Amino acid sequence: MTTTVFLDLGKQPITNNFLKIQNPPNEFFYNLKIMFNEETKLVSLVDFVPPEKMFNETYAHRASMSLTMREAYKELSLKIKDRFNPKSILEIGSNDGVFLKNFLDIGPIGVEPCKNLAEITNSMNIKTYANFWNISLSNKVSNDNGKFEFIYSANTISHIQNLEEAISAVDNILTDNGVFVLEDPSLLEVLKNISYDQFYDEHAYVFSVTAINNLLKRTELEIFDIEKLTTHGGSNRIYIKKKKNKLNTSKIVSSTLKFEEDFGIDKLETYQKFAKSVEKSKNDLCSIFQNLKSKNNKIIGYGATYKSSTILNYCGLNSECIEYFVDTTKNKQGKFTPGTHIPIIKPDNYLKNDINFVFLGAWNFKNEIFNKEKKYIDNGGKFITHVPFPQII
Ligand code: DWN
Repeated sequence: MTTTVFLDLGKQPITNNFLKIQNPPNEFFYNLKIMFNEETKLVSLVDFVPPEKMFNETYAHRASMSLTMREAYKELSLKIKDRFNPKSILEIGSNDGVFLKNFLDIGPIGVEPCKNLAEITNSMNIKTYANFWNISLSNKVSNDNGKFEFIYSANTISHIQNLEEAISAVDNILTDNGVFVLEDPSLLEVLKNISYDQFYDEHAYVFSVTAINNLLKRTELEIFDIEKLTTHGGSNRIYIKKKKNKLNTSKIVSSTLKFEEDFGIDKLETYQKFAKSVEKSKNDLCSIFQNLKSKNNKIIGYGATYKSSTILNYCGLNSECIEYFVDTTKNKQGKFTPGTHIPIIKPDNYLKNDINFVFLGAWNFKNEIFNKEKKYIDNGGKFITHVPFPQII
């Protein structure tokens, strides 16, 4: 047996299933279990949820909803123009165009299976294919537009269950001198920060650089550079090229692989230890909530993230624990969190002072939120977070 299940996060709903009514009949649940493959070093969900159930015309997440991400994508686009100056660009998982809108001068192409999002980008002059990324789509896109000098995919390749096909489809449509950039949450950061909420239906995989490197060994592609990012709680931006492309390979590639090896990313014991820390994190977070609720504190949530769905459902935090969530995403407002049925409302300009504690669902945007809510904090308002360990801040 090369794969071992190391974590069971229990019954979980579809994270995109923001509910129109609080207690709907027949809500869909599946078992969220995570496994480690000792041969490939890949960490993945045991049971995949059918993609059509997750990525469809009701998709709520809008990547442009945070200033942090708008600025990060703007900065990245300048860097790409400066370093590679591509004449053609494709984004796999183009969401609402927050990245590609910086390349309107070269006729960017998007791929986005969520039709409501593809409609937005098509109306922004970004030709978008509202389909799932696979070999057959890559053939169609290349027949229509030719091959691409630059392919970017952030927070998407980890969502594609048929990983080998997704990578072959990229290889198929990349020019010989082209660059493919894959950006996804870092498994190392998940392990270090006990941020087990990176495991949910959409994240079929959480990648280490080691696992991506192993995967590419079986293809015509290889890693030549890596950037470590703070976005989404710690991500890797992995630069990939064809093996025959003579671009220099940065020393950061071998040093990152060595660092991950020293951390034990290739050892089952690391994951078994992580699973124990996850259980402790759950118990400690539940104790914080029990204690605060027993003193009748008013607790709300900030950012009804997909990630937080794992925490809420695993820890059993429902509307008795968290009165409501505030979230800037229009598609979530007036709805209820999946599985735990907590109302989601449009935020006022600032948090009111009758709120005693705020659970940080969007902990990955802590700095942006703390800047915005300075007045609440200065007046003694407190936040609850579970990363890197449950605490009140
Ligand atoms: O990979 C994925 C990531 C990139 O986006 C997807 N599978 C789904 C989604 O996951 P998420 O919901 O965990 O992502 P975010 O970007 O952490 O979500 C932040 C949420 O918080 C958004 O709904 C917007 C909201 N927010 C807010 O209400 N006020 C965010 C900020 C910064 C704020 O000030």
